Amino acid sequence: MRKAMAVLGTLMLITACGGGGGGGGTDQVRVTLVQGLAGEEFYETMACGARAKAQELGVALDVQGPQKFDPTLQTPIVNSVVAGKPDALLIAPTDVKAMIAPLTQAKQQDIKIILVDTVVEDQSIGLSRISTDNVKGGAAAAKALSEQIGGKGKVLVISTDPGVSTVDARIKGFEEEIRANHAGVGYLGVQYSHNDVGEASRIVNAALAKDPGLAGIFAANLNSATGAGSALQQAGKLGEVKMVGFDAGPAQVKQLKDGVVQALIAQLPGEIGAKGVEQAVAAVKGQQVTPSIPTDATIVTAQNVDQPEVRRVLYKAGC
Ligand code: T6T
Repeated sequence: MRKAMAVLGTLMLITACGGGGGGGGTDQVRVTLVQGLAGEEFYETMACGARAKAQELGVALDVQGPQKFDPTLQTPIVNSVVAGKPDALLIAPTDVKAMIAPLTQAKQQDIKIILVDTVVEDQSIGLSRISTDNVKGGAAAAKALSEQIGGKGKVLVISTDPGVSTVDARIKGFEEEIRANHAGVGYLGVQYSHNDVGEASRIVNAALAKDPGLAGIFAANLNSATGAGSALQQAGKLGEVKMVGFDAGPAQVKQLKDGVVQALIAQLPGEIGAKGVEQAVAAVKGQQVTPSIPTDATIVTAQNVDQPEVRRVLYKAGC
């Protein structure tokens, strides 16, 4: 896990832009990106990277996303996209099972599917799968948290929902690392926030009340971390209960600088978006497509957060 990296681009919610041909000549490749959650900094930064690459390659890119990280909201969006027959679809499926049916429809329409960030269980869906190595990321979070608590004490994990491939992989990496190399750390298991900031706060408040000896928290994604952090802040547990959070949105970076959280695992959503457009164009043009592309991540701490190469990986709400 490199200490520092650099990638990023720009973004819009639902727009279309084209390069070269201006106005979408017939041979212009048309791509739609369906985010996991519209307006959330991870996916907005991803859309930035995709848009910059689309501009470079003269691709007409349309970006859409549900208002909640929820397959029942993402499915109708996919269905309407499929009806519009783009050449390719970049998507972060919000559930490993529930999104198989709508994506199978897209595949049957010969729309080239590229999975960005999350995946579905059906391995035949997705010509390319581009994502952070989340098991590795979860293990890195375990090492960082164990270091923060001196290798002893009870730790809790907060995730979004079971069935989200990325956070499930982070939990797997975290648990395996704790079990294998941190005998002094007591594992209290995982609780689910349903990607709701308020729910994450409620979970932490209940955990603190139930177990004043709680030493550490691993929050497996942006909203879980933001909620867990504000609960620690309100409970006056700054630095007393250590926390490591996945992602690096503006709220999390502020919590890092305020000493609420001790380390963040920043992904490269911009790079995932850019590589997604590249793979989509290759697929549409019948060129070589790379089935699996793992992207890197950076451990961000109060010590390195202002270093230029780290600042570049912090997520943005807009471009
Ligand atoms: O952690 C990211 C993303 O990788 C995950 O799949 C869902 O949650 C985020 O979008 C952050 O909220």
